[in-house]
Amino acid sequence: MQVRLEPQKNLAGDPKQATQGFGKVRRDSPPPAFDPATDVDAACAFFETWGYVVLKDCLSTAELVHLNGFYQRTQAERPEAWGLTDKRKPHHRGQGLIYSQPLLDHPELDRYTRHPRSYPVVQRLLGGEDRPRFAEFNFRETPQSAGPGAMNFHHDAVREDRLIRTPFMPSDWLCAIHYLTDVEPGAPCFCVVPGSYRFETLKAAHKALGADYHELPLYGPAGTCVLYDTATFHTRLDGDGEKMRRTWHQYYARGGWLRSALPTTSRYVRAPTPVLTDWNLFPERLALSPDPATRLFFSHWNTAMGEWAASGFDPAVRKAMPRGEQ
Ligand SMILES: O=C(O)CCC(=O)C(=O)O
Ligand SMILES: [Fe+2]
Repeated sequence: MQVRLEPQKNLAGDPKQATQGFGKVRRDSPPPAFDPATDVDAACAFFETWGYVVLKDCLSTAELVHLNGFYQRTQAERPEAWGLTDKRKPHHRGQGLIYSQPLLDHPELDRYTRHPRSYPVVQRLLGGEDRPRFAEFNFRETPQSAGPGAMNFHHDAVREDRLIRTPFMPSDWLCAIHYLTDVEPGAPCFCVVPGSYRFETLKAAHKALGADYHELPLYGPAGTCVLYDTATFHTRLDGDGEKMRRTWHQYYARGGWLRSALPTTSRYVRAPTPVLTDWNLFPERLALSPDPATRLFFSHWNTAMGEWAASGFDPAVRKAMPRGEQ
């Protein structure tokens, strides 16, 4: 089945200049890619300045074979989960293909949720070893010949206090995108506006950053991981409309209470980050794990999850939920 992207209108940027953003794509100065095992301090410092960081060699060849094999197997066995049938759901349309909740039925993926290469950086950026909380885990594919999608530049979930709190860090949410195929020029590419995490709109970032404003595609071989603050403006920059790309997207939230300050008061406390989505479910083996650290990691339940747990993880309750099975 040939899947094609449905192109968006450029509302965030200037449609007279480009189909995405302001057409200020900088291709001549790629950012550094840090080795998280040896460069964690430099990687975190880079993130704190720019709102994103590239980590290199985050998946081994065996892991890439395993995950690409997972795509192949599940696309054949459960095409409806990926949006590979004519019953494509709204969440499939902007992404090409997406398998929204693979953890529910695949314990072989559990070991990726706190991956030894990227997770230590996630821990640091969220304020400490016991601070990251699981939010969401999904697999996506822009298929071959999917055409342009012209995804708007946007931020993902944000908290209002990001605009004024002191200090800004730690982040509320982080997203880790791991490339599962090589992302070279011509392929769809994750693209950020460096330093844009404290603006409400792309237009405001464009105006305030002035000559520093640019759109930076983050190319990298399979196994590269991009960590970004969900407040940083970003998009999937179109390639030639022919080349495909596979990506694993995982979101982390910040747990615990944290002393902070606002311009109006020094007695301000940041609550644990709220839930990212109202539909995401965690499997029983993780949400009710006998291991306290795992239970804490999977403790940010939304109301759908609360109801599913109350039902004793009834498959019929799950099936009735919007992305319960797909
Ligand atoms: O796939 C990408 O490169 C970016 C996707 C994205 O930003 C989103 O779906 O919110
Ligand atoms: Fe996004």
